[in-house]
Amino acid sequence: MFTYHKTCRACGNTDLKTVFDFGKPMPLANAFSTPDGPQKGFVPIAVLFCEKCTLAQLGTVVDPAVLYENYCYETSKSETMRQHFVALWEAIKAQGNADSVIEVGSNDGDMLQFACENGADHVCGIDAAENLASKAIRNGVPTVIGILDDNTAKCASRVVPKADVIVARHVFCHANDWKKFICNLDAMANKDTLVAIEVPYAVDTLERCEWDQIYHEHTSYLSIRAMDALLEETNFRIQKVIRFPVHGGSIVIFLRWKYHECPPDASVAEFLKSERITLRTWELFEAKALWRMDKLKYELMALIREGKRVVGYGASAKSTVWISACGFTRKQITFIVDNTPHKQGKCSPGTDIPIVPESELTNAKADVAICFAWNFMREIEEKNMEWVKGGGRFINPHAL
Ligand code: DWN
Repeated sequence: MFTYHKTCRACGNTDLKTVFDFGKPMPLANAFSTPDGPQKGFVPIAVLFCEKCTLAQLGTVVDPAVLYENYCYETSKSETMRQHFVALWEAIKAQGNADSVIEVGSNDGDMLQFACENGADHVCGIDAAENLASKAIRNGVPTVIGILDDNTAKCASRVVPKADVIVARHVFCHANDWKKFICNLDAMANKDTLVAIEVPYAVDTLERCEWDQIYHEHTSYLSIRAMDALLEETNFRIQKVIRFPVHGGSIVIFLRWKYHECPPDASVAEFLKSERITLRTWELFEAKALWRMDKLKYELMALIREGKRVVGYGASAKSTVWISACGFTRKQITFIVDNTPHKQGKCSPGTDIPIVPESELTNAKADVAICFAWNFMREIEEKNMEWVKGGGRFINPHAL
């Protein structure tokens, strides 16, 4: 089910240092299953750091078929996400033509639908999750089912030849073989194609101590230095980098053909100059992460002693990491509410904590909700204002 990974994906360095380790095997973050259904198992997680190019990466790689063939994470249908699509689409269009778009990791086709509503004429998605790709197709978004490889790249290029734009949102950091990933982008591109890769930014992950972003799907924690090192032997270079607040702090890295007439934007040099990620940064990150876990454990114990009913809000991948790392069960967290139909009726991976619809927050008279979808905290608080007014309290587990 998994293999060990020992060589830097970006620069090939074999002298990688372990900088973060959960110390125990962890459940797969999206392996929600019914209490009596088959479990996908537990896999160790350690983060390895490359001092040469500053890429941090997982030392274990889970078979993508196990992780993604039937995937329950759907792009959130939220106002926060819509605002992000608006900003991202504007940034893409500011770079040139965006009539034809291929999206790698297109999920249920939400982003491509948005692109079509906002000027794109020809679109095609590629996604490994059959359940989500089928949904996208039913919604009118042509989608090739499969992980990005030679074959799916060819199929997508037949639907949208010479795409103006190739988007890859939160999928590059899931890839194991970066060189192949870039080669397949190259196969779908021409010399004017703009590639937009969106990933959580390692600097934000580290500065904000978002340790719950560390799970098997996220094989790498990307810096611009690492991306720059990777691209050295390819036909692409970094054209521009923009920071976005989505998913706890992300960057969109725009790539262009190496000999494109448009010179790289000043942002590239600025990012390269300002990034300072070292072994020490990771050491401090690990210490802070352990402290945050302890704080949530203490807070929960105190609340339970007071007789409060504590639940979770958002069965995000991040919730699995918190729950497993802290060892919570149904005794501490009665249930987790989530608006994703595929997650409801199942349990948080590796535990007996059930996932229920959002309406249960009020129906079951919860007192406190730990917001595991903290990246949507403001929106979630706003839509549950009545519950808050009635005495309910949200906790952001990162802000205790
Ligand atoms: O890279 C990845 C990112 C982009 O998305 C994946 N590996 C998996 C996934 O990570 P996540 O599960 O941590 O993502 P979210 O978007 O933070 O998950 C939020 C969860 O909360 C979803 O299950 C939907 C749910 N939710 C809800 O129940 N009510 C979300 C909102 C906004 C709501 O109002």
